[in-house]
Amino acid sequence: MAADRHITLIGGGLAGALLAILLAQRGWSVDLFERRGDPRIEGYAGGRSINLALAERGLHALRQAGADAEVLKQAVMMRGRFVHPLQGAPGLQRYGRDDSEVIWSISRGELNMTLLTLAESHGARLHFDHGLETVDFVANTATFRHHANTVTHPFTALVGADGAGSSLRAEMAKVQPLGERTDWLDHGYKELEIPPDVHGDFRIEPNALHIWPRGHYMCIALPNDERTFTVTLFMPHKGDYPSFEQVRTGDEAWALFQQDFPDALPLIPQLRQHYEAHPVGTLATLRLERWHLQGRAVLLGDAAHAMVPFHGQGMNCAFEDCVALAEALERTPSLAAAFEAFEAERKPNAEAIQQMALENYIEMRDKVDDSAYLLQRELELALQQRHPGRFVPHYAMVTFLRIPYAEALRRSRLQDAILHAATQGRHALSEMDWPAVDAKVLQVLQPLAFA
Ligand code: FAD
Ligand code: 8R5
Repeated sequence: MAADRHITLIGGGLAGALLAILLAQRGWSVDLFERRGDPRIEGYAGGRSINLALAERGLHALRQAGADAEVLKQAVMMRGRFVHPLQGAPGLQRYGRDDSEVIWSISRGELNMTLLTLAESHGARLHFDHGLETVDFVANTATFRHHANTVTHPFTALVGADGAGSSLRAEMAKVQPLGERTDWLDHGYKELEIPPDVHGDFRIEPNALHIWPRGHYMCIALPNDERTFTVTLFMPHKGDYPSFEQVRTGDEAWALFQQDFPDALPLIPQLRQHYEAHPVGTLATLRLERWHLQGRAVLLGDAAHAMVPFHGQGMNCAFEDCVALAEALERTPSLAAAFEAFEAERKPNAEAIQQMALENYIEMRDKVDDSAYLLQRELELALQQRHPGRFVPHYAMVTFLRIPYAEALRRSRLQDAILHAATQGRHALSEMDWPAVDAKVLQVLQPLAFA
């Protein structure tokens, strides 16, 4: 291992802060450079309460860092999807078998601050207001914008946790092309808010992730612990109504909600103002052929593999990356070998969750209120009971287990074929040909190594 066990992290967002803890705990000397100011002093950039869904992969990484209890203190449990069809009764579809299989809505700002404080307490040196500008990979120095100045720091190796727009990635690409490709989604998003009711309580079921599926577009809402919900409208940028091109003003947004989300409209009193004030967010999948430059620099999290949000796994995957990199650095004799091993382990898994995230958009916006789909979900649960440890529902493999994403994707494809064939032309579980379905499961699926 590099004699001095010193490492320089670029970016003090979610992955950078967690990695700083994991490495400092293992005795590494850590310097972390973050472009923004210290959120614990200046308030979290953005100001609005933005929440994230935390699942088992992310929670497991937080346990490794000793941060899980603190983070869960302020989390809101989400037991399932609460689906609001345009016609018909809204209702909860559980994600798992019971309250041990749930996801958690947490505040990005609180999470980030908790992790930064813990990193500092383990001895990591945090340098705020330091935005990476250029890297000299011959002299091993990096320059940063620090207020009006440019400052230079020497480094042993750099880790890029500087997000989807990574500056380190751009500097690495000047030395060796990384084979970078960005696939922009032709849909974007807008954030809105459901405030508390007059008694200060949640206005709708708090312990759920709400979905208003509308075929080609949708709204979702995640609870915040201050009893608000962050609502996100996803729809195409351009083209047929509704699209962001066609729904520009607050009044047009109001008309869209009146027509397509009538039960949500009265919950969002500032719809007009927020629709006009908040920007349209863009969504993309970023793929690189290489994540590292010899033993000098490596990328992780969004900087290496930004993904669309529809499986709620961007942070969870970034946190899994941090644990994998910390472990590779412990067991491998050189930085170059550690970066190589990290990339070999994580790249196929990042590609798998990127693919599954794209597919989950169709599921959320179009399938969750469809009867053929619901029958397949029912069958998944029945097969899980009939074949424990062998047939595990897709959502559970991604969200409640830590099997590699690539393995989850491979097994989901096999399971989907079984589910599709078994439900063709049938309308209820009572019509299943159980001996045939069971035989297929035993033939196609091996038991999971751990389930
Ligand atoms: P970031 O958290 O983006 O951190 C990057 C950091 O680097 C930032 O602090 C930035 O200021 C800093 N930085 C940038 N450039 C420089 C520079 N030049 N020099 C120094 N510092 C720099 N994921 C989930 O798992 N579940 C969810 O429910 C979920 N919801 C999301 C909701 C929204 C609105 C968005 C936008 C994303 C969501 N994600 C979710 C994805 C998740 O936020 C990201 O995958 C995750 O934050 C990636 O962590 P990161 O550390 O790689 O990047
Ligand atoms: N990210 C999420 C899921 C899966 C829910 C399910 C989906 C907003 C920009 Cl779109 C989305 C999920 O399959 O029932 N879990 O967590 C988070 C999601 O979106 C986040 C809040 C988001 C980027 C805007």
